[in-house]
Amino acid sequence: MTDYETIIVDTRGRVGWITLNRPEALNALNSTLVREVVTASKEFDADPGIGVIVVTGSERAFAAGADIKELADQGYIDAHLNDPFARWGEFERLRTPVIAAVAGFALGGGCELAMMCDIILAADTAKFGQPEINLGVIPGIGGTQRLPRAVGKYKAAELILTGRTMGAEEAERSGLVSRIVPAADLLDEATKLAEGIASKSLPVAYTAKNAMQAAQESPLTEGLRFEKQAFAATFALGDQTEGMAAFRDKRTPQFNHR
Ligand code: CO8
Repeated sequence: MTDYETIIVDTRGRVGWITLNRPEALNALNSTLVREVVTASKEFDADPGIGVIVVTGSERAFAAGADIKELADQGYIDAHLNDPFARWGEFERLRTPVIAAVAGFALGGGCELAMMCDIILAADTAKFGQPEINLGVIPGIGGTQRLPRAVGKYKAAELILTGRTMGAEEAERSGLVSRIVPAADLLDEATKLAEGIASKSLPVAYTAKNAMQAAQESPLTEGLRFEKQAFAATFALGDQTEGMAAFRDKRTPQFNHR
């Protein structure tokens, strides 16, 4: 297993865990952390023994944004040529479902990283926001695109233009968060959620994730066409035969991820 400086990587059963670990900077996303998260998540993605990836932070912060100290001296051309976040594209293209388990601050790039995941599970202490406007910049890792899709144009505009932070309840009400749990239970709840998903057929989970990505990125008719093909493709899997046979036999399916 690769050695990491800014994250802790751990495998528990069929779940791959990535814990952001820069406590001195509230897990701010510097270039090393971005590179390490991308490397670790791609290693998990290439391993058929892993059915779900969980990304989490500390009790105090999921991540308080891009590392402002690293960005402060950049000029216009640097933001293009030395974009430390360019590799997030590889994270977005993971086949494996990814859960963000968020406690404390998920601000700026931290909120954007959570939004690149498939499910956001929030502790009651979670705080989400895009405060970049207070720094004289705008969100640069998807915030202006994903937040409106998640919470609607008007709420996103208020958050991005004021830079204010919203708590877990408001985030859940707005559709950003799938569920709120007590902070003390966050990791247990994330484990249960991840293990539940990892027990399903892996190729079917890949296909469902892929189809939902199409929903974000294409017009309805195109998305529906994609879904029809993807649905038909699941009938080529042994796991479809097993899932439907298990239903008929009134037993739990034993998926072998084929
Ligand atoms: N970057 C670097 N260091 C940080 C960051 C950050 N984003 N956030 C916190 N830290 C550091 C602090 O500097 C401090 O370090 P030190 O003790 O050495 O001064 C330590 O973490 C603890 O922070 P605080 O003392 O500030 O803790 P508080 O509890 O008082 O406040 C806050 C917590 C409210 C989270 C506060 O730290 C804060 O406002 N942080 C910045 C939040 C922010 O503005 N995030 C957006 C960053 S910009 C961004 O994400 C843009 C992404 C797009 C880039 C695209 C490029 C191509």
